[in-house]
Amino acid sequence: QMGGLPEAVRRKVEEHPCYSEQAHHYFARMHAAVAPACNIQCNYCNRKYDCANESRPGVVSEVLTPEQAVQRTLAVGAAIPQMSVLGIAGPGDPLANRERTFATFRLLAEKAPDIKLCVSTNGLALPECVDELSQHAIEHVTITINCVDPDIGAKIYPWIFWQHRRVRGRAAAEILIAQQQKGLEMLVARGILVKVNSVLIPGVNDGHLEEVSRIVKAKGAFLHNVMPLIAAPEHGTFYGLTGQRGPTAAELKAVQDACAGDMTMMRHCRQCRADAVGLLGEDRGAEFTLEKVAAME
Ligand code: CLF
Ligand code: SF4
Repeated sequence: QMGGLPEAVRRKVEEHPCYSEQAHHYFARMHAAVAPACNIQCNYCNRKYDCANESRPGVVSEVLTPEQAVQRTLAVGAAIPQMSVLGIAGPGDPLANRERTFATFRLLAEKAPDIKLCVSTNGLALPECVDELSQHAIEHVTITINCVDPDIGAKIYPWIFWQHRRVRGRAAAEILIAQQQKGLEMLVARGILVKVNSVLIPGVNDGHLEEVSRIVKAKGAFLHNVMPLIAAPEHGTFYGLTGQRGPTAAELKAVQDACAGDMTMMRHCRQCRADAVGLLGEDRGAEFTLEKVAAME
């Protein structure tokens, strides 16, 4: 997979547990839940729970201030030697909480310059943030792209908040899609590695993700991660589509295989919580609550 990559790219890939299947055995990541607000509504999101950009409306987390997040990151770094990446992925959208997100990155770059920074976004505010992301030396950005067709988008996103007003339906999806694609192009132009996450929603975008894959690959996305919709009753309903189910394992694999014809697929995603800590697949977050972190000092 990595044979033909330029050296600079290979380095960015090899030490990031999400970008390299091998790396995820040796490098840990943690998430800082500093971003409570969101600027769009996804039908699969229930705001009472974690986002979702990494698409696991899972379990409520403590929302941290940037200072608390940095304190927690330093404590985790001291306790888990494999800790290499700090990602911001929720519980809302990191770029809809720009000040908190960038303050966290700034403080962390001062106190722990070796930790790589990663961010995951729905993409709506991405184009206006690309300059600041490159100033903060962010090397990895994930955009959640579920469609490139606004008619499909209208089934996934009931509204977005755009230029101080709420936009609904197809018009909303059109704006979101345009912003995501523009953001992707701008990141690639600056040499930032882009991963695209897509939530597979049976009957809504299952037949469409192959096209998404083809387009994002053509624009220079490095990796595509097709994740299953988690549709459990406790996560809330899929608005307007009662009875929406998640895909079976076979359906997920079929779509991943179809997309793989076009690009490198991520297959080891664990749909982490917005406050996850540790190697992928283990979650040691409970060992590092604010209370416990304070007691460690
Ligand atoms: Fe976190 Fe996401 Fe960065 Fe990884 S997770 S912000 S790219 S550091 Fe990784 Fe978790 Fe899957 Fe995300 S396994 S949900 S892909
Ligand atoms: Fe929820 Fe994330 Fe979608 Fe915002 S982008 S509505 S937090 S799933």
